[in-house]
Amino acid sequence: TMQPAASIAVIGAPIEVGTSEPGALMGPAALRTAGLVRSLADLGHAVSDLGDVVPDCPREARGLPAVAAWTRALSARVAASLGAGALPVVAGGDHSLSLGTVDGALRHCARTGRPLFVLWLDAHADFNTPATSPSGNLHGMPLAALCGEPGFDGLFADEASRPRLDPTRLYLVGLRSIDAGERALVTARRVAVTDMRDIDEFGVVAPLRRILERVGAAGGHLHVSLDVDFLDPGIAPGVGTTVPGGATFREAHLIMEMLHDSGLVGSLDVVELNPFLDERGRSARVLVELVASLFGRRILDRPTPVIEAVPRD
Ligand code: 6HN
Ligand code: MN
Ligand code: MN
Ligand code: MN
Repeated sequence: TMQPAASIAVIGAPIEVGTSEPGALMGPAALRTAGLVRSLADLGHAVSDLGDVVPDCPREARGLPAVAAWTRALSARVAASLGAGALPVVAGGDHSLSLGTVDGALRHCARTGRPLFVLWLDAHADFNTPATSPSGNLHGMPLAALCGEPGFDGLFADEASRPRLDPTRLYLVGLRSIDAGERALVTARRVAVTDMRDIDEFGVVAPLRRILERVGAAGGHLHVSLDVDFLDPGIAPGVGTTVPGGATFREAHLIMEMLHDSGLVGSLDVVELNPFLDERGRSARVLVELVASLFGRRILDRPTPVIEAVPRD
């Protein structure tokens, strides 16, 4: 179905406090340089660039208090954009920024009564807690915190009453690197995983259709979090945590095209781009093309292809 042009709010989140590899704070600038805002406007969308979020702490600050400042600032900005009827596109920045964006979407959904679903496109599960993390880096932990696992005191505003992410409404897609402790947690919380083995066997269409049908049937708001390392390092080397064997260019585009056709996406993160590790802007450019596909760029102006539509002669 063709979507009406939604109003899109681009928000930069130059955060790297969640990782030990410096460079991700340049991500929003690189995504803008690669044409993030321009390509959305060229598709006919009403898009406004709200600039970068500035947390209530020095940008060089480290540790949990700094992440908490980012989380609260991003949550407020995302909830406000959604409340104003816009679709926030948050350009990172390391993946700890999703603590704020998903929290903001959860607060918005608590007001509208729609259930929040999260599609996490990532080589990793990002479901560690401070107790299971081998690195101590917060970008490997946002989902555990959002789902209410212990060990994150002081991170969110009004922790006791905040809406939690329901782990059974979370879909990990592209997984190929998981730590022992987080694997046990992901299994215990019944998180739905489409790992690279599944994608090798079934492609991306069947798993994505199942996810989108479930979100659609529930009348849900779908938050998409796209980590650069979801992609194969051969097409997107600009990330601190490359893992071989990732999604191909076409697999990733197909997912974006299906997401567009579903009309279910309510908010988007593009995270972990590290321009310092990129090769001549390749990764930034691929990400901007993927975002364009999610917002309606297509090869031919046609509905979702069905086999009957293939010309016979
Ligand atoms: N990311 N599982 C590893 C860790 O340190 O917890 C890697 C995390 C990567 C984080 O993909 O956003
Ligand atoms: Mn809404
Ligand atoms: Mn991640
Ligand atoms: Mn990752």
